[in-house]
Amino acid sequence: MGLTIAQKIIKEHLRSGDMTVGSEISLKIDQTLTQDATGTMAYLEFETMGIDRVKTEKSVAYIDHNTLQSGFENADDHRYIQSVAKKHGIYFSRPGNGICHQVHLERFGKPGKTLIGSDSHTPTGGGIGMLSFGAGGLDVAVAMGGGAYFITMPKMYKVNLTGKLNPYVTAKDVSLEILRILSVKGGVGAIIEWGGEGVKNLSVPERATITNMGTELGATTSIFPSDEITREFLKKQGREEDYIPLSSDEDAVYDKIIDINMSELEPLIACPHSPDNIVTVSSLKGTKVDQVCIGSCTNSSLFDMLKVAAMLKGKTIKESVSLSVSPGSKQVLTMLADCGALSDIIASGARVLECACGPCIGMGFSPNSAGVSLRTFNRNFEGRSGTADGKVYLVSPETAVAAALTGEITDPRLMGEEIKVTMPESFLINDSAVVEPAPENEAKDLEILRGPNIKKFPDARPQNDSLSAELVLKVGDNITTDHIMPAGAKILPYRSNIPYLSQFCFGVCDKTFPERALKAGESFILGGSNYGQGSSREHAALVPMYLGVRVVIAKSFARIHIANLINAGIMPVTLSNPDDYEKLNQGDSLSLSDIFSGMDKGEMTLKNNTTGEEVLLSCSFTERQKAILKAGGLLAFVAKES
Ligand code: MIC
Ligand code: SF4
Repeated sequence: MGLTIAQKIIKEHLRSGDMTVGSEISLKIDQTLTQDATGTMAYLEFETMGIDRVKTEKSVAYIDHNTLQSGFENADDHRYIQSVAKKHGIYFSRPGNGICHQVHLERFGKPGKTLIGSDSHTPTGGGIGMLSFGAGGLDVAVAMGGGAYFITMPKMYKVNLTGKLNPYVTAKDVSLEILRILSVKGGVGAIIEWGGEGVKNLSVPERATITNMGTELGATTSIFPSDEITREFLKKQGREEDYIPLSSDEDAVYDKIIDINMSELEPLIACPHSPDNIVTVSSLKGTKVDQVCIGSCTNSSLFDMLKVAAMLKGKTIKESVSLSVSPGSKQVLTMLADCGALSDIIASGARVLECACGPCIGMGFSPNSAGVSLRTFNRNFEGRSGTADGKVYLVSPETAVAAALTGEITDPRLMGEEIKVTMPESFLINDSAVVEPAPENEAKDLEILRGPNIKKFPDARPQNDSLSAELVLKVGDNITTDHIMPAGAKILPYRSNIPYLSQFCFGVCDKTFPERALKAGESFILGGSNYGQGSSREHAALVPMYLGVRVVIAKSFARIHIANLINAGIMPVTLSNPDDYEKLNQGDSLSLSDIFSGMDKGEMTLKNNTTGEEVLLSCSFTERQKAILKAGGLLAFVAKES
């Protein structure tokens, strides 16, 4: 039987397990990346492992999420990460060098290699045929130390692309179309391979937009073949030697095949508050727009920015609209400046922001109250923009510019002749903002610089064989990690201070949660389906752990979050019968006994002491996961082992 692209890379990197769908496998990891909002915690965890030098082929620490430095906290964290990187063999991408996924694609990613990153959009690397996964910081720390990365062997889906995008229809619209078809849960447990003859009509930045947003499908990752277009991109980046061809076998078998004819697509838009809430742009024609933001790891490549500049050239944005443009990297920004396109953007009245995540993670540029914001980003979860009642829509750069110029949602196909941009013969290569690690013999004398913002990691809480506690919180379907542990300018500086962060846990759903959880001592949480979708932030597990949450019951979980819960020593279990969700109410007193034998059987009975009813719970932990839970989390488990 032939193999898919992902199966080929998995086979080459398999450390344990067999490649049967649904079973646990572990992989050798060639590269890692971290960003600052998850990185501080990841490096604190790495330090506790006592390993001198990273064992990967390349590890890079990016500073891109929190670049405001509105107090010492951030600056301390940046300095800490820089000093850890220098000492332990990690490349350090300075603030201003760009968004981790954009820079990694340009400068470091390689087809056929494996990458894990402490950021859920790490699958962007699939745009050049790299098998890339988003993971919790602790999993990244383990991989830096040479440990394997454990996942459940995914199913294989294929999207068969035919045709060619029409003018003003873009790769972003392809991403929105697949979200329309599959929904935010449709990719769970699967790797999505993009193939078919249409692939040759997509450049690397377009492919990367698509693999980036595969995260919103809940997919394990997404990947494109590595072909002549990939070679051309790497050559322009001065690293043709990193190219290898990669394609699936003719007789590869897929669990699902989805056909998309790109010639039939039209501009699409994701409405508040979910990336799969898709309609056509033309159906919202005339909706007044207050703000437009262009950038993020989804749409900040030179290709995107040149199109934006061409559409803005010689025009002025509507006075009622505020427009921000954040180029994805220093390379993109410099090239825009050199060719004059940056002047066209500035002249239109746009505000050019730093090469960073910026408004995407609520770091400034929040919309006005109840404001309508059109963004070229990948997430529009409630409150994420920093304005609780802001209405965020996700669109392509072309649709974004059309709105900035007209002041209302406008089908970009009405904006006149097709925009044609010419990509340069080569990219400008200047890695001056990447700091190399110290040579091994000098590294041992280097000091790690820590500031007072860095607080101790919370103590592990081993799972006991029984638990009686209150159901402190009941929430609905599709709870995101932005609900569990919000980000944004006010909170992000405290990512290395779990006690402080805990005051904001579940703030979007219920501001009284932290106080109630602390009072309860130990507790249960109940969620609906796809609990924990979105970001890879392990803080969405570490903070509830700190607040005493011992068990999360849900109809189903998102992949990275379930791994983070186990790593934090919180037991994730599902309702055997989803209808039993109705039998459990916030405030009920619940108990579980014989937890350890239940873990072995894959089934436990939950007693609701308030109503007297019983509810069956399911779990399927591997031996390793059971040991991690019993130890009180991965760090405690690793310490016990060594
Ligand atoms: C996001 O897009 O939600 C983030 C911020 O990049 C997160 C990481 C984080 O919370 O630090 C992600 O996607 O993993
Ligand atoms: Fe940054 Fe937004 Fe991309 Fe997350 S989704 S890495 S916050 S740009």
